[in-house]
Amino acid sequence: MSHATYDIKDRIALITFQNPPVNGLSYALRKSLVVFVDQAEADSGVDAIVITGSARAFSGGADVTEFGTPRVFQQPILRVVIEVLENVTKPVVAAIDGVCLGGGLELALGADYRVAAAHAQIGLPEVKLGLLPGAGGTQRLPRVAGLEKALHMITTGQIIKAKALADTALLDKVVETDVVGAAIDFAKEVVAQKLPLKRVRDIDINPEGANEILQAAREKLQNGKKGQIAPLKCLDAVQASVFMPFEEGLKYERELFLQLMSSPESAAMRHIFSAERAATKIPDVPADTLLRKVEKVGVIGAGTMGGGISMNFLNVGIPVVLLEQKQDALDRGVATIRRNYENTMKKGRITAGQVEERMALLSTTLSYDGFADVDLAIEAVFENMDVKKAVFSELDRVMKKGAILASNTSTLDLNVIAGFTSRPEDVIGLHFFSPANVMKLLEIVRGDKTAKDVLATSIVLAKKIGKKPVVSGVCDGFIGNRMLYAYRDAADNAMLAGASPSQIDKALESFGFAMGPYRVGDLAGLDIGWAVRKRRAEANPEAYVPVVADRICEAGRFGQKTGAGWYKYEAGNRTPIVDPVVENIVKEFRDARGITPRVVSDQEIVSRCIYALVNEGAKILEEGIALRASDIDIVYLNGYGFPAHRGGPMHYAQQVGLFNVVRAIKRFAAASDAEARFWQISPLLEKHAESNEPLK
Ligand code: T1G
Repeated sequence: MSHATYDIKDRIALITFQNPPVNGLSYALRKSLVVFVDQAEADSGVDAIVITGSARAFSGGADVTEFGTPRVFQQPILRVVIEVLENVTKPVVAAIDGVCLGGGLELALGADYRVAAAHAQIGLPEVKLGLLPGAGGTQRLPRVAGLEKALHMITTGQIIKAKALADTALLDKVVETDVVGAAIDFAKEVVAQKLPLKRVRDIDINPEGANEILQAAREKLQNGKKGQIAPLKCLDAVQASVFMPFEEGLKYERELFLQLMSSPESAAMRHIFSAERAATKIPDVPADTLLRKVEKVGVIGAGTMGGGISMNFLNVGIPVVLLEQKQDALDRGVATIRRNYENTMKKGRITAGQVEERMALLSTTLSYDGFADVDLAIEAVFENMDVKKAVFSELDRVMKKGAILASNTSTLDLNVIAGFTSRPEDVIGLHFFSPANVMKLLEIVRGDKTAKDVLATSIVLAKKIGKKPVVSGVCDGFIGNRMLYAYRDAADNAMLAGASPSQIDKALESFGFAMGPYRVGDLAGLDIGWAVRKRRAEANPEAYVPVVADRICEAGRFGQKTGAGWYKYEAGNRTPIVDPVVENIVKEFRDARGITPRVVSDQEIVSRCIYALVNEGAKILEEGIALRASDIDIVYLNGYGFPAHRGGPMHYAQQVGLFNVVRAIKRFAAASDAEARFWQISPLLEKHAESNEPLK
């Protein structure tokens, strides 16, 4: 049962929250806090009260595990707890260390004074859950941090170090160590000097200039992320803090909060929050598994992927040794890494000193012997099994016992690769997405023999380098690319039925994708997929099914890189222009198959493409390639641009209703034999559509 503890030191009551891991403001904690505050107020031996959490967290905010349960509205709700603090007749001082976020900060704003550790992390990140601060944060924060800073913090959810807020009325004192001791001394001073109780709600906001600030913020948000309604509601609530009396503003904030709490967008974003964390939990790998040491990383291949992969480790202070076969390739690779850092520096995101620090951690070698002391090797070489065999045989020869051997392969069988070594238990797949130093997704491919501690180490390392790890079993395309093939085929089916590439792109971009599949193809280069299809056709001629993309490539149209692909492009301009040449290629392709084009609605396009993702995702789940449906969402959100406010393909299907999804698929499948062959419904999906049980 989560609660708080109560001590008295030198006539100061110290109430400490005890709800690990981050003192989520659970019902039990909220109730304990009120009981102890009442106890302290009634105790004549107490002059003041200090409330605090732990070194890791003052509080991470409302207890997210209570969302969707009656407890979140069980009295005393957070708003009531804060008012209790405000009405106590003795000074209340909040001692803030670790994270002080969301409802945690709102709680601290109910105290009279706030003392924080310099490194404490302060913010109102509710907007990232599709919510807004619902316990007075939108009304109190502007009163102490100023309208502009509060507006930025609330509409972006940005977390700021306490020392950067030291000069605002939000914090009365910022200390380097022992924040609780400092807060107790501060409380004693307040008592000794008979300082007044200082309620944030009583501070007035000067409306002068507010309209300009609010209008500018509104215009910026209106051009912001599609589909996300919370940022504008946050702004509406903050606007109320300027022009409404406090109590009215509080009531308005509450109305907006309840609207967001019941919105599909917030449900989707809260789903993502818990799904990201669930993905790091592997049922047969204990959370306390002893991890392998990874203090030095070797990367084979200094191309785009190898360079990007290296940067992830350099960014967090882990030395990298980069291996190539030729010095000029190494020099090019190192120069590209430096150029990337210098570009980031020009954007003000890192300093020149950090560029040099990171580059100093990078060394190079032309020989595998340079990998004798690395703890983890990651190969990012050409996607060819013979090349992988040569690489892994060498790694097996030179690397020390206990080191981890990883492949960045995106299409080859990891179990076969592991078989090239005498230590398959030390082999794992680390599938980065290009650009590897930017994309958040990391598919961690678990081989049949991959050791549990290698898997656990890879997950922790992934989080350390800022990735969103998802564990995948071994199959063609793992989780993401396998679903991508289905998505693209569904788009092609819609095109053969009568839709144009640009209509399909626009329909999916209206759904929320940053780019539709044909624009993505032109950006990435159509020749890459063409080479894979030709390789597969050679290996398995009877399985080859011609696609329109082949005809596009045969015309030398590889996308932006050749000035034309599915669209045409003017020199130096990436704006896609509909090209009659493509329309003609599509027409010829339909004619050769006796297809008479029909009108295909945008809704049908979206349903076809998204349900193809869902159906393939269900098969991936059924085969045990993915551990849970929410893992599939994390893959597609972080690697393929699925819109966050939709929660991921599997969550979206749940919101549409699996019965409706399966019914639509059946209608697509009934259209022709080719459609029936494409739409082979996952038995698991069909079963859950029948039972209406969510896919887990
Ligand atoms: N409640 C309960 N558990 C939480 C939690 C929370 N608020 N935040 C994190 N956890 C759990 C998390 O699930 C994981 O559990 C463990 O803590 C470590 O988290 C009324 C309505 C705090 C910066 O949005 O941003 O207040 O997996 O892996 O990288 O206005 O978690 O170990 O079982 O992320 O060190 C607003 C959300 C809520 C903050 C820590 N608060 N949390 O990051 O560890 S809404 C937030 C975070 C609200 C009020 C509104 C991060 C973190 P497990 P972690 P981390």
